[in-house]
Amino acid sequence: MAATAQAQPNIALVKYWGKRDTRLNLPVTGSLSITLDALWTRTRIEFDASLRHDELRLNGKEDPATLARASACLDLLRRRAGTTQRARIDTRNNFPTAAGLASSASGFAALVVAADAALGLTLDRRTLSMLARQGSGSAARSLFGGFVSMAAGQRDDGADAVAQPLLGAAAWPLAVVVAVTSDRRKHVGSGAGMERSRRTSPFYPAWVDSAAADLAAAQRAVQARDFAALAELSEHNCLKMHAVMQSSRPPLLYWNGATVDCMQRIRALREDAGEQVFFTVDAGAQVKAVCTPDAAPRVAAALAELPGVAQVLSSRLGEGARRLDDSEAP
Ligand code: 2P0
Repeated sequence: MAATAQAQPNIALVKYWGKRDTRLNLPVTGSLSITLDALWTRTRIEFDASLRHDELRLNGKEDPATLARASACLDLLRRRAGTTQRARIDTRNNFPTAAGLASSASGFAALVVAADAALGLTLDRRTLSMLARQGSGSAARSLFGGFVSMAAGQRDDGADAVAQPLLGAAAWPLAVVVAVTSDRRKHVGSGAGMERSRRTSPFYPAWVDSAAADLAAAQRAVQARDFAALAELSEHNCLKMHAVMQSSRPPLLYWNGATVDCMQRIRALREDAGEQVFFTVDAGAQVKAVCTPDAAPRVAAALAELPGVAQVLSSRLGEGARRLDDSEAP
């Protein structure tokens, strides 16, 4: 009744920002992401009949807020397995948690894969994606590697709000350089932020109305390996999401000065130096530069020298969530 799994975060190029159902975490719009390989969450889970409550340690420390969300997600798998046994969860991230680096995506993807194995359920990927989504919307995408597309779905039960692979990591090898400008936890979490935007941003309806066209254009750009088209579309979609965030009341301003400097630098690298690179920014202050692998060292060096950039992480695209041997437990 124990298993270990690993999942990597994913970075959305067409963003998810808004829910049509907050209980089941059903997105209003579809999204498109790339799964990383160098950043990871590793999770070991052990079901134990002697436990009265679930226990969770994140990077070696108890974390009540994460425990509550993990328990709720585990209940979905326990119900399918016909057990009420509690579990001991050990989970570790090799990158900053809850700072806009999609730790909830890798976290819930690793959790469902580990729990599925520990409970002997052997659920299919689509079902695991649906269960991970109920933990965190973006986690549905980390079940798959490379380029991934996530459907908004239409059903009230969310059975069709799942991710699916679009193009494998090896089919279009890109790199991602992450400029870490803050390792503080975000002041407003994504779930609360999305609801605030839905209720108060005058731009929210336009965001929702334009999402399907952005998603279709991004899917075409990925299928055609058209870097310039994907760059233009991704930066547009990212800045449009931040316009929705910033026009919410009270405003959601996830950027700091270094975030803006990184975005400007990346644009200059592309427009003046001819590098194949574009930026995207999520609900945090970090900037992700998506580029060709040959450009990655130059992009990393250019971002590392900016004041306020504390750390630069480089990654290629990676595989979806998977079970690990127990000897690799965190
Ligand atoms: C994304 N984000 O598509 C967008 C862009 C943040 C900005 O998915 O409430 O942590 O758990 O479903 O998955 C972050 O949202 O939110 C996110 P919940 P989640 O990557």
